[in-house]
Amino acid sequence: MEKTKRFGVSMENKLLKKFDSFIKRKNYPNRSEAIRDLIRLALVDEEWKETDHDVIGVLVIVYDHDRRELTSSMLDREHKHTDKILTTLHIHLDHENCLEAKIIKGKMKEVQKIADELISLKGVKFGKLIPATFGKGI
Ligand code: NI
Repeated sequence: MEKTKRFGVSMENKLLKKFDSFIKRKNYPNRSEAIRDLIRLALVDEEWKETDHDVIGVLVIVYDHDRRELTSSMLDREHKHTDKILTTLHIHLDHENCLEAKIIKGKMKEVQKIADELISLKGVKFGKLIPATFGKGI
């Protein structure tokens, strides 16, 4: 296990109270674990903005599967990116709605473009690209 270092953090009392109540709501065992996660989130966020390397993300979409033209245009678009869409998880939510989670890997702009192309299709009720990380260095 990597050696850990301690450091002191100063902040206004009001902000600390809000942070402590956040920690309680999120069920963190202590401030250190919460701070580590927040720092990791910031680093992943930066990784997505400033890298020329590949990024990895999860696109979550909810759509109306009764719209036949939607499923066919979605498949058309996906087949153009077989090298970048690594896998898709599909669940049938009810008689009309489906939820899919797609893992997309590639250059940040390409991943964002694929996500935007799919989210903007008519009949997609919800779409969100969640930036993930390869986990190196965090
Ligand atoms: Ni379905």
